[in-house]
Amino acid sequence: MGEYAPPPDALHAAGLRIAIVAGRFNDHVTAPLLDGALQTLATLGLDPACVPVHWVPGAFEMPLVAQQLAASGRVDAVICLGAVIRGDTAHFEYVAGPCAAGLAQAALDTGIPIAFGVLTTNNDQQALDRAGGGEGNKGAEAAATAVEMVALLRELSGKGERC
Ligand code: INI
Repeated sequence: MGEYAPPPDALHAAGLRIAIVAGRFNDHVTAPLLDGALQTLATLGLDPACVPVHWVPGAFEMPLVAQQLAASGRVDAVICLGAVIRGDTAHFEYVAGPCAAGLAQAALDTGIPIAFGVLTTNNDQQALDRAGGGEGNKGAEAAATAVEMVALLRELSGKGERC
């Protein structure tokens, strides 16, 4: 049985090669997600000036760009930031589902962590709440996740399993 291990409280991002993919759609939400991500990376020791931000039209376009970055050999992790907000039609499902599935597939195909900082909400307020409002900032969380995953994968590649 594995022991429960809380996330490390001493994450370090100095020297990591991290790229961000951000959606322009709903940029009143994705801009504060980006601020949160960059602030967190700075707190963890990575100069935001060293973090390229690639803007894409919307969440649907993210998997291709994230996959290309992850396969390039030039990044240790990719952080994806987007906001898919439910409207009156079924469009939400056709954007959010493929975005999530495509990013998960890109991470599995390349072995590079791709953090899912893509909000999928029922309305604008829920999205704003999670982009620095009352419910925290999911961009900041995605940034910390990316850094933690790089450390975890490095640890896994350097260690054998016990017993
Ligand atoms: N893209 C988003 O990032 N969020 C949305 O809420 C959204 N909605 O609702 O339509 C959205 N659509 C655009 C989509 O991501 C593509 O850019 C577009 O379909 C062109 O491929």
